[in-house]
This record gives sequence, structure tokens and C-alpha cells, in this order.
Amino acid sequence: MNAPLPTAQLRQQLYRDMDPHNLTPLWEVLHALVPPQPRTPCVPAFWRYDEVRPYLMRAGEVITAEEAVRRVLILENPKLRGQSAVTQSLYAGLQLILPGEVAPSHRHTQSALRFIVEGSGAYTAVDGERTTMRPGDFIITPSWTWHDHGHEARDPVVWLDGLDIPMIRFFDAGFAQNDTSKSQQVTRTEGTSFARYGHNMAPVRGAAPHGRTSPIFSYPYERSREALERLERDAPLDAWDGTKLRYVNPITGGWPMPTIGTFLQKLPAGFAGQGSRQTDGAVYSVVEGEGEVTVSAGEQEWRCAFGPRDHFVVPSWHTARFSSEKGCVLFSFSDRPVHEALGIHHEERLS
Ligand code: GTQ
Repeated sequence: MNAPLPTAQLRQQLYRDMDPHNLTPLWEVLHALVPPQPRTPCVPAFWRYDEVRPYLMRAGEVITAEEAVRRVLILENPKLRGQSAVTQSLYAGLQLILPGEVAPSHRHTQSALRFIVEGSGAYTAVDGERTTMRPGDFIITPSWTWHDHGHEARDPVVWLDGLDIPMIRFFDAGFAQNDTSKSQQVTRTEGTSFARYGHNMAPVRGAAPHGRTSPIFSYPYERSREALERLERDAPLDAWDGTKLRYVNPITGGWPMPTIGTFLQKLPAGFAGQGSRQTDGAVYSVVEGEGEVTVSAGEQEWRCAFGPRDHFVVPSWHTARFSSEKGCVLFSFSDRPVHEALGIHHEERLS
């Protein structure tokens, strides 16, 4: 009689035998599958605008907006290279349009935001209405709406694109179509949707035109900044966020897009914030001023000084702490609406 095989060998034998049947033991991976706390593969990353801009301008020399369809440099998380993702669920890129160019009309299930970084006078057209872009404006392209971008003014225009591409890919729920014409026909005067929905009023009859997405295409910077400035002066400061507001869908009071939440925050001069972490990873675009962000996870710590037009990503459950000697304004977006819809959003504010 042979001695019975040791348990470890029996287990390995089982794994090998069942492997061709696409079977694998849970107990070997359970801890990683259900971690005690979020454990993202993403890392904090930083893109200085004066380093990125020359590559964008070179892109402008080697390909037209029309050829590229969208001439964008993708901001890839260093640990997700090749996946066109800045976090596990979100995409970010910097799009360039030059005077005289058109980025042709198409539509897709993915929701998109534009946050204008440099230059003025380009437009985005959504559903027959054009919106002129100015630095700091937050503009929405709702899921499945026709959109094209164009530029009839003078200087290059660059904006941050934020999309839910990785999330839609995860659900295998993406559809897209090209329009029959390059630029969609303009059917409404610029500002119509803002007049209808952007003044704390709404039409008496009729359903929301874009379902769960805000009917406001553009949230002008001037107004958002004015709100923050007044609050900074007249209301108590938050020790973690300074003065921070979220953009709203005026019909629901909820997030402007079902998958992406957007924020604008102002840190006063001399601000030294406390740290906080949340399950939603966020992408930041610096609008004005200067500051510093310290991001930490476990033993690791990253520290970055930022200035206007710089971009950075704070991954899920990484503690971020902001400070600013001279004051600054930051735009950010994250997948928080989805966390909240699923009841899995967590936040921890350290003091
Ligand atoms: O402008 O429609 O950065 O479809 C990536 C995919 C922008 C856009 C991106 C897109 C767009």
C-alpha cells in the first residue's frame, strides 16, 4: 500500500484536474476578492500642463481634428497603461481643436463632460444647440445625443474630456453611431436650454429632454465661481474642502449625469486642509491659483505642487490633503453617482 499523499499535493492535483473545465477554487482567492478595504490598482498621477501642452500642439501638426475624429491625448493611469483609463471606471483626456476645424458629429451611450482648459471661442453642439466654450466652463454631452465640436475663432482651444468609457465597457453596454453630416444642423439659438433650465425655473409641462442627464449643456464658470467667492467670504469654511459645491441637474437636484459627479472648489489663501478619503476616485483640473496636494495610502505618500491647467488623479480610498498659500480653484469629477446609487459610497474625514 502506498502512503496517502499529503493534503497540499492532493489539493494541487485537484486544481490541475479541474482546470481544463474552467473551474478554480475560491478559497485560494477569497481574501483578494473580498478585501477588508478598497484596494485599487490605480496610483495617484500628475500631468503638468507645460509638459503636456507641447505634445498636444505636436498632435495638432500631425493629424487634423476631422481625421482623428477626436484629437485627444488620453490621461492614462500609470498602472492602467493600455486601458485608456484614469481610474478603473473613468476616462480622461485633453482634446485640442484648432481654428477652422470640425470634430465630426457622432453619438454614443457613454456620457461625456468637457471642462475648458485653454482658449475661447470653440463651440460644442448638442442636440441642435451650440454652446461657446470659455475657460472654466463645464459642458455636458448626455448619453446618446448627437454632438460635434468646431472652432471659428482665433487661438487653439483645449479642454478636459471626462467620460464613463471604462464603466460602459465593464457593462458591455456601449453603442455608437456617426452622423450623416459633419456638423449637425443648428435648430435652436445658443442659450435656449440655459434660459429654460438655468435660472432656478423649469418648463411647466414636458418631460426632462435628456432623461437622467441634466438639460443644461453648459454651466458657465463665471456663475459657479461667483457662488464660491461669495461663500468663501460669507460662510464657514470646510476644514477638508475649503468651499466646495457640486454641480446639479436642476430637474432632479441630483448629479448632472447618471455616472459622473462634478465639483468646483475654492481654497482660500493660507488654507491648510485636513485629509479625507472616499471610495470614488477623482480627476482634478486646476483652474486658477496654486496649491499642493498630498495623497497617501498605507505607507506611501505622494506630494505635488500644482498650478493652472495641471491635472491629477486621486484614486479610490487614497487620503488627499490640500493646501494653498495663495488660494486656488479646482474642478473635479468622479464616479460618485454610481457609488451612491449602489449604496456603496464611503467617506472618511480625518482630523
Ligand atoms: O468628444 O465625443 O475624449 O467620443 C473620447 C471619446 C471625446 C467626444 C473623447 C469621445 C469624445
